[in-house]
Amino acid sequence: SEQLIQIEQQGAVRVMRLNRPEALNAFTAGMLGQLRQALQAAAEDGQVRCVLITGAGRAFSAGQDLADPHVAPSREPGAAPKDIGHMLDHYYIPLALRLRSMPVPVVAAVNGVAAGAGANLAFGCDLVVAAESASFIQAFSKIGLIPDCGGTWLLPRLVGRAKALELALLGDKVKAPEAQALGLIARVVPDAELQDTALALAQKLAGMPTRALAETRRALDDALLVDYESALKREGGLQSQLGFSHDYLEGVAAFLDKRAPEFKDR
Ligand code: T3D
Repeated sequence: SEQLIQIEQQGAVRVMRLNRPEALNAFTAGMLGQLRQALQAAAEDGQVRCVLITGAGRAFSAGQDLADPHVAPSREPGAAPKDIGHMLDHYYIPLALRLRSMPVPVVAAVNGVAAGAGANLAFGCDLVVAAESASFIQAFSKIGLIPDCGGTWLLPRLVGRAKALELALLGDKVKAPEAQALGLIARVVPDAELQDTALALAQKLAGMPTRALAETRRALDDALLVDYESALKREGGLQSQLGFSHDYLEGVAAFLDKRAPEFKDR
């Protein structure tokens, strides 16, 4: 079947390239299914220690393919409206959950425009690096929808309520440097350096204590939901578990021996 997600292994990094460049990598049901499968396979493969998601061609992703017969409202007079909630239940929600609970860090290399679910998929990754010419658009309000694929949760946490509402209500294009200044994304690099920088970052993460990185993401996300004392206690519980891990023993031993550590937990 068609490779709507192109997959390659670079050392311990699993690279996933959104691959419908002729449609700005707009998501079809098939493509969302392939992306979730690719993430699932990476989660289950002990050789994978970081995932890198990027786009083929000039866009990262234009979001939901609005011409996809699964969602496109029929223009026939009298035709029953479609329930696009099915698309969320069966594709976007499982995908967003899979992404957020990966046992390895996930880097997004945003090579061009990221709109709608394309933008929020990127914001759901752990480290977002964008090309200088890339841009982000909460396109939803322009077509009568609300931000999905985690947008309502992610945006206020990333930029605060005032800016989240500005982005979501107006749906204007935000260029990468401004997205970085707002705190939507971590880094911006010159276009020509994007792929190399993102891969180097992914390789660096892949060499780090994977289990601790995944727990760090989880602890940060969970801490947003609880009070300070609970967060402190959760840190204690997680730290206690990690204290028994190979990687902790290895990290400390390598430090004391003045050598490079070899991490292997996942
Ligand atoms: O519906 C549900 O299931 C609910 C889930 C919703 C999740 C969502 O993601 S909703 C948001 C969907 N996305 C959008 O509304 C974005 C629509 N696209 C745009 O606003 C612009 O295309 C871009 C800002 C992304 C890029 O602009 P630009 O000027 O660089 O390119 P363009 O000329 O507009 O687009 C190039 C082609 O891609 C064009 O086709 P053509 O004329 O060459 O045949 C355009 O129609 C097509 N395209 C772009 N985005 C989509 C698309 N085709 C289908 N679906 C798209 N989302």
